[in-house]
Amino acid sequence: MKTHPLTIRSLTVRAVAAPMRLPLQTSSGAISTAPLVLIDLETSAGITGRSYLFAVTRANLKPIVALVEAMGELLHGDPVAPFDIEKKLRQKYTLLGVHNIVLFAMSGIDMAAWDAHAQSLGQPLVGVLGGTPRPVRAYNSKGLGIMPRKALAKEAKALVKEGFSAVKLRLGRPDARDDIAALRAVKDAIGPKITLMCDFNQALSVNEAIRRGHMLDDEGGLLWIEEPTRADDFEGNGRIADELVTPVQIGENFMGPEQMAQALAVGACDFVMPDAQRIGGVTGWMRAAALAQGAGLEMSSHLFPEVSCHLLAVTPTCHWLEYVDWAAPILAEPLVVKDSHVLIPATPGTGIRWDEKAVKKYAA
Ligand code: SMN
Ligand code: MG
Repeated sequence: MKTHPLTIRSLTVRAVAAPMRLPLQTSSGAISTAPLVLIDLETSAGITGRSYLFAVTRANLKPIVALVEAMGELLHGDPVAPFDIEKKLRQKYTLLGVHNIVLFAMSGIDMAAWDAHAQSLGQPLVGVLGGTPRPVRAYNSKGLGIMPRKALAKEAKALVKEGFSAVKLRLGRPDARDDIAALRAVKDAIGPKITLMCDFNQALSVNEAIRRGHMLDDEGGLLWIEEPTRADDFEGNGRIADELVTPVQIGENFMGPEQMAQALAVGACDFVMPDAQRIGGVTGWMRAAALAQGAGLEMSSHLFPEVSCHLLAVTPTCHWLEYVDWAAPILAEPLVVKDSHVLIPATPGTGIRWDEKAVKKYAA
């Protein structure tokens, strides 16, 4: 059989600053607009694969755009074969280091390539990965930043009212007692039936995390304590996890499946939650899912709900999808949530398509 592989014609990379309905104050900084890098991977067959990256701050947009463009130039004419693309880029970037924004750019290209590949087969991404579109359990991760108790209680109620059975509270105030007061305010507002997670965004030392973790254990009712200490201190996270009753969740900062394997090898955590743009896109996620399966650890996603829903549906230890609507303002068809589950779109590919008018409006 003669095959005509889909090949990469060009990559178009654009930056937007999308408005956020609920700004987010974490212990490591505030986010009030979503700085996104939009990737269009044009192929020989006229199919365009799309993905986006989250640049965290506006100032990071320019260097990430430049890096994705530079990588794109290395790929002109190559087949749309994510494994081959990964191999080539890892080799080309070995001496610079496949970490951080190098990995972001690679992950973005990987997600766009998988989108094009799935579109060429006329199937949703989940189908190409061997699964079927199904509702994926999600928590509402918008808002609930570091803010006053009254506002927290009001916001928590509103977030549940959007149709969710779980929400996540950011912690890491200078005084532990203020965190406990915030936790109580949110628990009172949402009641015992709503699942609650918390996230320290790496704010604490290992010793302080153990001290505060015991306080949270005593309060009870938390599904997990996320990133209590420096994300890459796997041994320290492991000490915290050993000490506490409440499970410790890390993973949004795993730089590729290799780092996740290192974390699991030292028992760094109870749960894992890789981030599609740091773990290596769809390709990296599938490897990470096998690691979680081997370790018997529940796996959730971090941001990127549009791609993560497809991925979690084929993750053996699938736990919770982190739902945010940060890309929704620039998407032609934002994700649909029903009864605290994200519905995987049945359209070919990931379902990411731009609202071009909005992309122009929010160009950055
Ligand atoms: C988070 C990380 C990065 C940007 C926004 C929010 C947070 C989360 O750690 O897990 O949602
Ligand atoms: Mg987090």
